[in-house]
Amino acid sequence: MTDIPGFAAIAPQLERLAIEVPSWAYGNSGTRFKVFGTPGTPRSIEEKIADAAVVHRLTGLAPSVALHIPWDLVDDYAALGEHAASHGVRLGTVNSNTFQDDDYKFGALTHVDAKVRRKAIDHHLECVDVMDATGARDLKIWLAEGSNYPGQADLRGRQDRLAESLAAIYDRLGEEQRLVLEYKFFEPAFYHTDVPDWGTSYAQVSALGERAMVCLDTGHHAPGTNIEFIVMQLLRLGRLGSFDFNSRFYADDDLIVGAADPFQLFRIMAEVIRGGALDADSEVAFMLDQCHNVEDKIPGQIRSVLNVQEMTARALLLDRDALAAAEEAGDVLGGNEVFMDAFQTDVRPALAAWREERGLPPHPMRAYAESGYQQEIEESRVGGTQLSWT
Ligand code: PSV
Ligand code: MN
Ligand code: MN
Repeated sequence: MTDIPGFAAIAPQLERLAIEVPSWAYGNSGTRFKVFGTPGTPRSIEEKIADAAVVHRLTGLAPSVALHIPWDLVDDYAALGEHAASHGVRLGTVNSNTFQDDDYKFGALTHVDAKVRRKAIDHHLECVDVMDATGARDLKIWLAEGSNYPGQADLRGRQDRLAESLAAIYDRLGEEQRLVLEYKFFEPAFYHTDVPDWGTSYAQVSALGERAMVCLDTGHHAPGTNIEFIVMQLLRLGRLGSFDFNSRFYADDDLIVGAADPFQLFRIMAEVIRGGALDADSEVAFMLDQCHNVEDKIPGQIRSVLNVQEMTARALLLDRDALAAAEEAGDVLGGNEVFMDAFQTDVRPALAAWREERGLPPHPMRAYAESGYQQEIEESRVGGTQLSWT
């Protein structure tokens, strides 16, 4: 299959890699300056799912689609699930949304007013209803809550109210369902954020129970943060629930994962593997959380899942015995060389062969360009309202 030593041995773990794609990646997006409309953009959640299914068909890597409520609100989730199944994918994580309602200007789950907190909790309970209907396992909560000025809010009071609100949501979960709490160090609030870091998320979810976990979004850290250390620690503590993959140059850029810093993605995947998150019994979910502002969305998603697969393959090739021997011997540069050798391995030809053996196109980006799908949606999706990320 390949002349890369050890490649055949990594096949079982490579086989297990599955990356959930977000429904919102298929809608139009942009910045606060402009959202660009693109020909062929979906006008319904059904069309988003059809597009997501193309990513899976060409890569074998993206079997599920995350929903965002209320953006993806429909009357009949069972029917939506059937629609997904007919396209060869399934519905995945349900993401709540408490960041687009005037009532939440000063917070939702942390708000000083119990009526606003109740409304925000009820929204999450409705998300759990959706999960019941679709069979989704995870409720993912990202909160846009915080303050802009010192003195604006009592930090401690908000943290206590957050704990209470999360407990009310957690209580509603079924036995097979999980709550996954995402952290982000800033934005839209700039002075303080109520769940700014993995430590806060960990403290909050630990107080809830075993089915509450942390979501690590790779774009939600200060520049220079050692993200793979956080991955290691959360896996060690048994609380890493899921990843939101994307890449960033400056802030929460939501660019294609592995585009800005492939080496960082490699280092993260090395800790994922070291911590057992690709083992058969792993419950860690891998997701994309991206927006394609100026590039075509479907190939943007294809490129993303391929980037994750490539860095996973390289990380699986890491010679851990050689690393351990170098560490044992105090051979600093020897260990680094072993690490860099794996990172520098070009696995693309081997992965192309691996895909062919599984009946997939060897070059999914090329296969998409040649499939005619882009032209087809550009011609057929005229009229109606294109969906956008908000
Ligand atoms: C906002 O920062 C955000 O990108 C979070 O990462 C969420 O996961 C996502 O939006 C969807 O709610
Ligand atoms: Mn995210
Ligand atoms: Mn984000």
